[in-house]
Amino acid sequence: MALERTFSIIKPDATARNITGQIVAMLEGAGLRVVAQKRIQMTRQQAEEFYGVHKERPFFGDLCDFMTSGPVVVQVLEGDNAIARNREVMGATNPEDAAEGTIRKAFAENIERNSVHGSDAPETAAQEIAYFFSGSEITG
Ligand code: FUP
Repeated sequence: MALERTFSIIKPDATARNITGQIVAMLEGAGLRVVAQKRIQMTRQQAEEFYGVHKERPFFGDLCDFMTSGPVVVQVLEGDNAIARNREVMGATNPEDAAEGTIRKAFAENIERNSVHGSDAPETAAQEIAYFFSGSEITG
């Protein structure tokens, strides 16, 4: 199996409820290792650039408002097939569709306030990691 890295965000709905540790425990329980992590306040520009692929979607403005409404925890996760493994433990975007045992089933409030982000492909993982972390911030 391929050792991969993926990018993760613990979103403002989760930092507000003080459940970042519970989410990290679920990530670790899924076989993912936190190799970089920092708690930041995302700027409007960062949110708009990060979610740029969605800029024509009706929810874009609300999504950027939400992502800048409080602190987030940005992370690099490492593990075998980390991208798919993280998507699996995150669960479906809409918590109503999320499987039992997933982070979004356990914690997400709705499709917008859905507690976590995870990269969806190797290219986006590499871009997203580089957007928030320098190489020296990531350890093995
Ligand atoms: P995901 O990869 O599961 O995070 O989902 P998407 O990339 O499709 O969507 C990114 C974010 O946009 C979601 F996490 C939440 C937000 N979103 C909405 O607020 N409303 C929608 O109808 C769809 C997505």
